[in-house]
Amino acid sequence: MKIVNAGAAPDFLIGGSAEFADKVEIHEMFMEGDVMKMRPVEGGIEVPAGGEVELKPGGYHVMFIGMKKQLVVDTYEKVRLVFKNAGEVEVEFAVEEMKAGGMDHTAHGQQN
Ligand SMILES: [Cu+2]
Repeated sequence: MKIVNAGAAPDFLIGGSAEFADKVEIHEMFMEGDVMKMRPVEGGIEVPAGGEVELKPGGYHVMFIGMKKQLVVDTYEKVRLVFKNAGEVEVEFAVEEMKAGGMDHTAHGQQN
């Protein structure tokens, strides 16, 4: 997933919401010893003015917590992303099969 900022000021992806999950968090991956872990990004992901940021496997991702339903592969789900300056932006996510390992993703969900 790529986020482009056409504006003259930097913006920050700070959160989101979705009907199919209790919570949406912006996460980053990091290594602790040999173990890959994830944590919420403090202050959000910066999208530079006139620039872009890419959410990709092993880096930043959107995390859905407390899934309320099973998502169906090859369908689309609406998600509202919240930016510090731009406010709420509604986007459509394509639901894809998660690859082996479970960490190769730009968005994923977790049951509570
Ligand atoms: Cu995560």
